[in-house]
Amino acid sequence: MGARIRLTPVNSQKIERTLILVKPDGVRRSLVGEVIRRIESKGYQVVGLKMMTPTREILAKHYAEHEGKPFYEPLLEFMLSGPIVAIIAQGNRVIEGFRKLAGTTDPTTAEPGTIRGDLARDQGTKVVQNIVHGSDSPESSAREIAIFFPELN
Ligand code: DAT
Ligand code: MG
Repeated sequence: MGARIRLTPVNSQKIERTLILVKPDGVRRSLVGEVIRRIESKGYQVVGLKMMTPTREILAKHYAEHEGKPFYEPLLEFMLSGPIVAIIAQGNRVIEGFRKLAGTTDPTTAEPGTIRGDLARDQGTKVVQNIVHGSDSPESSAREIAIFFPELN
């Protein structure tokens, strides 16, 4: 169970929440703390946190936009390969800000200084293994938080 925290701020219009996942490669490599350190060092607040083993059903919902793509099945298999850590981070423009912290999808070319650029590389697998997921829009964030933290609804 994630901790229940009051999420509605009173003093800002731009405050957002984003869903971050530390994927199985990040958990296996003991990078959970490193990811959280980068989120918090940037100044975002962690307002939800849990380790979980997601079901195929949860992952199919989360990655629905990728159904039918060549990497879809390998992506689900990879995400089912071990526990993940689901995080809700909060702050002004956190959705865009965390995507910048994460770096681009391909870890080979992700900028050094980013999570993916510093901590991941091409492993020669069918699906890119890149340590973290971050929501890409306010709509995705709301949808994804509801999938991984249904208890907050
Ligand atoms: P992101 O995680 O940067 O938002 P995405 O949503 O396009 O990227 O894809 C989800 C994940 O699927 C991504 O983190 C890694 C994997 N992936 C994406 N495109 C891929 C490709 N062309 N080949 C292999 N894996 C890919
Ligand atoms: Mg994406």
